[in-house]
Amino acid sequence: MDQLELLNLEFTALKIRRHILRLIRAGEAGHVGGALSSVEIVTALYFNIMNNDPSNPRWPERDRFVLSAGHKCLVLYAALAERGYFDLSILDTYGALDSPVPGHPNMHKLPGVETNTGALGHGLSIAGGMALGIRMDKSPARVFVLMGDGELAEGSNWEAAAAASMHKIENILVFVDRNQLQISGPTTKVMNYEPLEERWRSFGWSVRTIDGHDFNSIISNARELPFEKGKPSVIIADTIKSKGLSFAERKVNYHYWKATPEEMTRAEQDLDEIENSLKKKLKSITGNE
Ligand SMILES: Cc1ncc(C[n+]2csc(CCOP(=O)(O)OP(=O)(O)O)c2C)c(N)n1
Ligand SMILES: [Mg+2]
Repeated sequence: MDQLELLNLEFTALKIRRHILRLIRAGEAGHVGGALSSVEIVTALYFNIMNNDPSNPRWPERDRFVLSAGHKCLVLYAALAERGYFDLSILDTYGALDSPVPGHPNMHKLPGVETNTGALGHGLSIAGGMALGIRMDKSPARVFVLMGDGELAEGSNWEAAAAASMHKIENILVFVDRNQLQISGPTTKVMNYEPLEERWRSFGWSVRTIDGHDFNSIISNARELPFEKGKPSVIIADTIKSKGLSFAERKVNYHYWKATPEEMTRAEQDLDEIENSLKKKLKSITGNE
């Protein structure tokens, strides 16, 4: 990827972060931490890796995205809106009764949502079934899954992991957003499943570890699917919870954020700073503003 393509993705990630703040402004609260830690993963999927068509969301050969950790939905809504699945103004209905962008994603309410999630631990089973169906149809489509590291404490995930390996599902790529926190504390203190790499490997998966905020790593690894013949693939993505908001990064209290006006102002200032640094980078590459 050349420098301009990379910068373009970084600008898109910034827009996604701004949309996340827009949603929280509308709803006055939301699951911000896990949405912000996965912005680069979701941006890379929707703006580089996946074959999809916002004007035809049920296109049979589309790549699927399963947001297993449904509480991270703010990042999904932001990416779908930015990609053109629906009008950005829908984001302003977050928190309202009967909104198409509810507290957890609903496939019957919003184009582009592949399945309902929110109860943790079910997305991998659903995604495994999708991947098998796609294989039976001899379609080139792939299934991408985003899971939380805390979510891995749900035992159902490990049944799904065993089944995907037994059925040699090659057209699936799981991202585990390892931000090291879950709802009430550090993941290793609440329910320790580390070392994640060894655990996934022991279930028959091909495993890689990357920096989950680095577009080059996310994209170059995703392009190598399957990582090994006859095995499902998983990326353990090391990330920072609440990435981008200086006052909230790595803090468990911002798993769910009821934003005060002062904090919202600080959050906007933080994103303005990111924008300024990206503009500087652009200038140094092109010589233009
Ligand atoms: C079955 C189930 N149990 C509990 C919850 C409550 N819950 C919502 S988010 C969360 C923590 C998830 O942590 P993690 O997967 O690490 O997500 P992230 O750090 O990205 O927010 C929990 C326990 C739930 N949604 N579903
Ligand atoms: Mg987590």
